Amino acid sequence: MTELKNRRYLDALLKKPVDRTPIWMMRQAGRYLPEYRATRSQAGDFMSLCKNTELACEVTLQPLRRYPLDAAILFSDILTIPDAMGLGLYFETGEGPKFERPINCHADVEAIKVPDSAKDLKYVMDAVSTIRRELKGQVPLIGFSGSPWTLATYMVEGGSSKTFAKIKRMAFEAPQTLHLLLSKLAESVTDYLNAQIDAGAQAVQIFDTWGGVLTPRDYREFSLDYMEKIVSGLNTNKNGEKVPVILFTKGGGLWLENIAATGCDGVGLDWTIDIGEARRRIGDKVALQGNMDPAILYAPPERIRQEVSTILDSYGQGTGHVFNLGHGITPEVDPEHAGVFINAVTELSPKYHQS
Ligand code: 1CP
Repeated sequence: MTELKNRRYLDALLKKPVDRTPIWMMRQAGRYLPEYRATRSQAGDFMSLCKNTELACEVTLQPLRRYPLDAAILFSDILTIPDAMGLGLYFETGEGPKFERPINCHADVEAIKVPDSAKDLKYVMDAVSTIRRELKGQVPLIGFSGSPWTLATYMVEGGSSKTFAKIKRMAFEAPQTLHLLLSKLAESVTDYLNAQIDAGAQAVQIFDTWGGVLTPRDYREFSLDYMEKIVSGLNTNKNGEKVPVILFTKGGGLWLENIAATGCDGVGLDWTIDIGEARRRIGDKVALQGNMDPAILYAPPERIRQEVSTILDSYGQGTGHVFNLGHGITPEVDPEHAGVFINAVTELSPKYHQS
């Protein structure tokens, strides 16, 4: 394999010195980019884009052609696992993801098979190895999965939800059914991420987008315990190189100590916590990733630069910070504003790394 030319992202996660703060953006390949929209319409629909190796590789590389980003993220989706479990994923225009056969009862959960990722999700592994080859060592490639809890919300609700009525009812009425589902998902996610590491992913991130809707006790029982199990089951040593693991729980700011204690290398932060406070609480254990409010990208360039400067200042001197948004970039953002944000990080951060 080609040698990596830019290691900033990996080094910051492993708390090695860097010359400036590395940056990537959640959903950096996405609808805010006209070139993404063009490739997606060429593919036909979203899942066809994920399943087309060449086009999935193309959209992964598009943001790197525009901006000096320090990492690429596999173009795929978290819902590939439930799709491989046979739930029948589809996307209705403007309506988000839906399942033809959602999970309703214990028998549905018992019928589910844990996918063999190398075989049943081969299209994802093909995308990983193709992207790795096409990156030519420019920057590292991040693989990812949803957390068991977050995947379960979509599988039980049948799609996106605002109230989480069905899955919370299941948690209270039939906790053993939900635990069986979460166990199968934890096993699936472990295998899926290990297969991505085998195929060439150089770091992996677990998205727990909906962990924050739980009470502290339920978060521990239904989300964090399963993520911890996954972290301990990952093969994070690849040819002598450490593959860092990042956990991102949206709305998880109150539980940082518990998240950091799972054995992960990095904790992703949303924008509702001050990064300096997060560093004081867990910065001796893990690296931090985040955490600009994505809505700041609607603001004028000067305001964007000011926010970047505030966050860099709050984190303070030294390594262990990967700059990111606190959640995904939205389709309404002007690509030029994304550029202002990324350039602000590259221009303003070197002074925090002079020893
Ligand atoms: O219309 C389109 O083109 C589809 C929009 C889209 C995109 C660009 C979806 C559908 N998924 C993706 C790609 C995607 N999804 C990536 C690619 C890599 C990147 O550039 O970051 C990643 C990492 C995801 C992960 C994902 N999918 C999450 C977790 C992260 C997060 O944003 O919280 C979730 C919750 C999903 C489900 C999903 N898939 C797509 C949508 C619109 C959604 C969210 C639905 C909802 O809000 O409930």
